[in-house]
Amino acid sequence: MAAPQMPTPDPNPEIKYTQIFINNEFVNSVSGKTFATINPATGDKICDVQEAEKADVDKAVVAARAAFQLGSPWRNMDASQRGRLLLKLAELIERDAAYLSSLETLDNGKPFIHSYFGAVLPSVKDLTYFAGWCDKITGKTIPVDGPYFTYTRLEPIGVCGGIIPWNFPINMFLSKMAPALATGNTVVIKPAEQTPLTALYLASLVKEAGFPPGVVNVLPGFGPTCGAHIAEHMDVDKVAFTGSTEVGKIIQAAAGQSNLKRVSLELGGKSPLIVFSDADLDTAVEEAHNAAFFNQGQVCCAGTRTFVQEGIYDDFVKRSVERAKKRTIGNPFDMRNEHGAQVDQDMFDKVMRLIDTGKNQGAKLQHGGSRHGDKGFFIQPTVFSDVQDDMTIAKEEIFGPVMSIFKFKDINEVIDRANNTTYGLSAFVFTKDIDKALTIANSVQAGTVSVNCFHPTATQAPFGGFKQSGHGRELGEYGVHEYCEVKTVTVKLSHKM
Ligand code: TXE
Repeated sequence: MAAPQMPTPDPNPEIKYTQIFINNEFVNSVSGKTFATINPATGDKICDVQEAEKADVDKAVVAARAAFQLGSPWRNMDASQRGRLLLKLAELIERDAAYLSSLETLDNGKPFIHSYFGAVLPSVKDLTYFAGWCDKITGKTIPVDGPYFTYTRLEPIGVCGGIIPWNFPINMFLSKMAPALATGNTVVIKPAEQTPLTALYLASLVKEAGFPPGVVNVLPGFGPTCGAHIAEHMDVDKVAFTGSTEVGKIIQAAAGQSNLKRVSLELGGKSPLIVFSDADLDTAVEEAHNAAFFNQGQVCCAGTRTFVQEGIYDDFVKRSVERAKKRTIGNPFDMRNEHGAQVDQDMFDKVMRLIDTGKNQGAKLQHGGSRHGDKGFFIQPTVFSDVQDDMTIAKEEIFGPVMSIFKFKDINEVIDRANNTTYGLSAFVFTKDIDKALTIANSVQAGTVSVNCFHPTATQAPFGGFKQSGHGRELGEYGVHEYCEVKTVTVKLSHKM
């Protein structure tokens, strides 16, 4: 297949939708409140957006529940037709790829090339993949004892809440929505307050594609008000959350204290990236660089603890610094830049604070460590060597462009140190020795392991965490099952057959 043509970015995309989306209509908030969304590359306000709170969540849940009633157009629709609607949505996203990529870059601060190749095009794939599942979600026949015929049905759960972060606004929106709709659920999704704009535009495409009213509802708003009410709502049947471990715990508690809604959590990480001395060094340096700096380091599965074997340590540090110096940073609409801005002032401040902690606790600052430019939320790609396991930057999720390089001697030591974290999202290993690679793959406590690459996610493969990185899986067949209830049906027969 020919590679898609890179579209031209529009640094001033028209802002078409700023209201709450309920029942296929854009409406103002019940309270009349709005909030500002900011351009991270400049710090300037882009526009005001209607702020959804408790009363708006209630309205959206009523709409989603009505759309889910037995006999509704959505419940009566053939599964194959649901697939066609998802495919239609994919086509519309492809049609508007240049606009959506521009809007994502404006609201999030990531380079346009990443919005296009890393958000919009993969989302078309996600939708196409889940569209294919719609009429292939099958149960089993089960040979139970006695004169019975027993089978299972996989049924939709009901009204599914989605609470998503700002680091991959389009991907997160669709990776919650697509499997939920493929399996026949309805959704109420809250985008992050930092990045509401692409979710609202996608909502308009949902309507254009022909989904019945109430199937998809989008509520821009804040976590403690709008998000919390989704998590505690007695008429929401499941909540899927991506964000901090701290808020993941709040969501799980709210589900427990309300109606025991199903919960899937995709939370933070502190993923080890292990480079053995026999690795192809060029590949390891480049992939470790990407694992630390892709998306300005705002990646839950980033490789944030770079363990390098002692024989190649100095060389690896030197080459990593050379690579970081070459990283092009600045205006995200300039196609030459591979590095954009952090999402907002809070995240900028958090990352700068942690960089200072690294300096103060004795890690060796090899490159970066300061703000880039004098406006917006840009931070220089930062490389620390001589990082020790008990330093704050070794333990806390920084969520910014910081590479921390540790030294190790042997495989058993590095396995222990890699697992010495409360997180368990991803791990990466670089070696030419298959035995070492598989020993690491089998020993690390992580939901995904990549060998000789930085490749933690694919539409077709499950993604999720061990330990406090969450539970449940997104994407792939496992991701489909997160949105289904299993029903067992037993029929008495006149005699055993
Ligand atoms: O996350 P929050 P923040 C990590 C990363 C980052 C830190 C804080 O380390 O530095 O979390 O980021 C909604 N009830 N990750 O503050 O608060 C909120 O509105 C219900 C990892 O942005 O977890 C947003 O929609 N919802 C991560 C979403 O939760 C609540 C991605 C995420 O926000 C809520 C982002 C509440 N009480 C941050 N409070 C990943 N795993 O990819 C907030 N929210």
